[in-house]
Amino acid sequence: MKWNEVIHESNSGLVTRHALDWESLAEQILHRGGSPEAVIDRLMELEIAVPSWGVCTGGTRFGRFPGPGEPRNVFEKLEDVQAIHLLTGSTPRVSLHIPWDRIDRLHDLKYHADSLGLGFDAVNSNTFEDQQGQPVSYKFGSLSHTDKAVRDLAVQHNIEVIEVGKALGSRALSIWIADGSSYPGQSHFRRAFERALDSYRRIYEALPSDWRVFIEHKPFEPACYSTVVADWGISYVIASALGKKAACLVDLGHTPIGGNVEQTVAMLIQARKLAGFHFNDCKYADDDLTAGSINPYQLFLVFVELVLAAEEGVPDFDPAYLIDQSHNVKDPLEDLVQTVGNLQSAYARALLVDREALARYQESNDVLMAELTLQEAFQTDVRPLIAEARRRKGAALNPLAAFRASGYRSLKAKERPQSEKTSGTFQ
Ligand code: PSV
Ligand code: MN
Repeated sequence: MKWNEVIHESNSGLVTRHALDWESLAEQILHRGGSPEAVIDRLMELEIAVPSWGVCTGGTRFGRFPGPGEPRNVFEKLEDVQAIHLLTGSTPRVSLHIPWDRIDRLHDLKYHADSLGLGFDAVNSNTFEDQQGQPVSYKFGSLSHTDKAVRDLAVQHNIEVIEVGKALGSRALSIWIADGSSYPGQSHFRRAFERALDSYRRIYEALPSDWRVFIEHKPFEPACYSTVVADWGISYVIASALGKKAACLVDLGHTPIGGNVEQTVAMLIQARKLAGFHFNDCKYADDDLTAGSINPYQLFLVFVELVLAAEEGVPDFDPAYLIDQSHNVKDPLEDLVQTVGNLQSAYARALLVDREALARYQESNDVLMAELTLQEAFQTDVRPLIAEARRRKGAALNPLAAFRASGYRSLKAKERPQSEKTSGTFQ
């Protein structure tokens, strides 16, 4: 696929209208005392990692409905990530999940990624499923299991994932464990926690000096009553006990409904323990829907915290931005392109907040004006700004239109007959 031609062709029909829209928005921003160029610069720096599992159709526990042309292996997954990157200009790295993406030919994979202009973000371990031929089972936990043999296996798996990441140029390990209990009495909370912490410590010791480890929390699922790393408090205790290279990853679907995610983010920033994000959105539980599709205001408020922290120069503030979604009913590539746009939109709006005015209103307890200051930014139509940032990067003014016009999906449907089981997805 000649993406540069596709993008050029698509942009040529849109550029005149875009120039007018961008001029008008830039004027509006200037009028409000902002700097359109400063916002564009920051927006162009935004980089979001695509999960390898996200380019395939996900699934629910009731089934999975894959579409035509989906990648059948990690090499093809990378081709799809490249498509998203060229269209949006903002996804230069992929986040692998081992063993879903396990292969022997790591050098070939690195070479393939290099040739596509892609790098590797955090590598994810998986001790929430048993692998074929595994000597002991994760059914009752992994890093916190009562049986040392299971804990050893899970620790060893994480160390193997670090090795994979090292060969590919990753710089972070992301750990989510499904350990927990489904019934009161099943588990001794404190002992399970101690065993998990000990396992995390052993993994931490194997971490290269320039790596980070992301501790992901989740309150439920698959465990229905308790999980060992249930919330950001527990995740914080672990990250603090481990040391400087450990921090807490916030998956936006892993806060109980009604929880204040943006405040959690602010507190982790304050504690110098925000590792980054798994972006998605949810209505009822950990739904893994398109980021910003259900609650765009919350996503904006999260980005406001990030913008404030960057502007205030909080030390060690370097959050990783990763997507973690399950695409069940939309084309996964279209969904990811849309997601990137939604994240850019939330970020652009956060950058438009008049921070001086906000601080003034907060100090003087002018509640109404403080809130309106946020809303003025949130209600701005930032689409021309995002389009302009993309145009300057040689990406598509309208990436979804360009994708649909490209015929990529039908081309891949021919090239990738789905005769074998597609890897890297929930089955
Ligand atoms: C668990 O729900 C989770 O959020 C973890 O990040 C896993 O690695 C990922 O989903 C798998 O999709
Ligand atoms: Mn996640």
